[in-house]
Amino acid sequence: LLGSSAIPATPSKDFKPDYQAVRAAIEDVLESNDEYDDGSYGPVLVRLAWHTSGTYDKNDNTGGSNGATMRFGPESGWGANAGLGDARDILEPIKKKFPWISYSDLWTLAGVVAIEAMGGPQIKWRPGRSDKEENGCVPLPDGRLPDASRDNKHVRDVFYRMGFNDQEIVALMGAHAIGRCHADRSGFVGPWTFSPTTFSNGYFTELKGKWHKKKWNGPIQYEDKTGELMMLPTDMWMVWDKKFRQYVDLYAKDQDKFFEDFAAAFSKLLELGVPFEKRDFNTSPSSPKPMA
Ligand code: HIF
Repeated sequence: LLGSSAIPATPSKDFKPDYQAVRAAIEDVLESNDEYDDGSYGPVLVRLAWHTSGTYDKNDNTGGSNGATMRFGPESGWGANAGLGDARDILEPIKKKFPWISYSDLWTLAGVVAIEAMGGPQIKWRPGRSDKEENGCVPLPDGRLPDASRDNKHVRDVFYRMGFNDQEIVALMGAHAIGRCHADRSGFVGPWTFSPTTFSNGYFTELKGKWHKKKWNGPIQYEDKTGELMMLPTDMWMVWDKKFRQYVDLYAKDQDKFFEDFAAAFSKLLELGVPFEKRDFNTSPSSPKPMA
């Protein structure tokens, strides 16, 4: 029997890609380095999956995860993508071991596996993305990813451009339960919750507490009374904006509802602009099993 590492890059007809093996390899790297942040690569992998997808523009169907264009400049050098080299690098040995998977499938699958491993919901994911060559793609303009120092109008402009509504925006924002801000990446500092490697509705329960402007020379950010937790201006708009606020209240009270809505919105995010073959997740006999 051939081990998966012996599979040639151009697989033969009866080759069956083993996505479970890729999932297992991703799970293995998540907590492979105690020294990294809070002991997990999970959050930065989720941020990679989101930033590779969040460039999508529904008006001209450009951007999105298909292509994995963040491998190249100028996208790799955008300020918004600072620090994501760590996430790409940690996945490189997995790409080497399973050369048949595209970077674009691998990066999005890694985000899904990380969320599930951190205690989050199962997220529907299917393969089908292909990678673009460096000279085969028109570079995207910078400015497609959101700017944390801006307001509710900016957040709506960016996420409506991708095709999301207010409820989906708030559901997605719950991902800030995990991870942290880094001074040398975004200029902001700190985690949103006290358990930044556990996926929960904790972002919403924290957001409903008391927040004040942090007194420092850095960019405007908010802190709780312990001074340890942070919120970005765009996070605060989730409670300052009445339409957003109603969903913050809903998800703070109802974890199951949050998990359900988040899973649907995140799956949608990772599929924006991807030219899947025309078939349904579950119904068509030729369709691969959804990687739930
Ligand atoms: Fe984030 N986000 N995000 N984000 N994000 C940061 C970190 C993470 C925004 C800004 C920032 C989403 C929406 C928005 C994650 C996941 C998601 C950082 C800190 C900033 C500034 C980067 C650093 O310094 O390392 C803005 C402005 C958003 C729209 C309003 C998504 C919904 C919440 C779409 C999403 O899934 C994750 C995970 C991290 C933590 C990364 C880490 O390395 O720990």
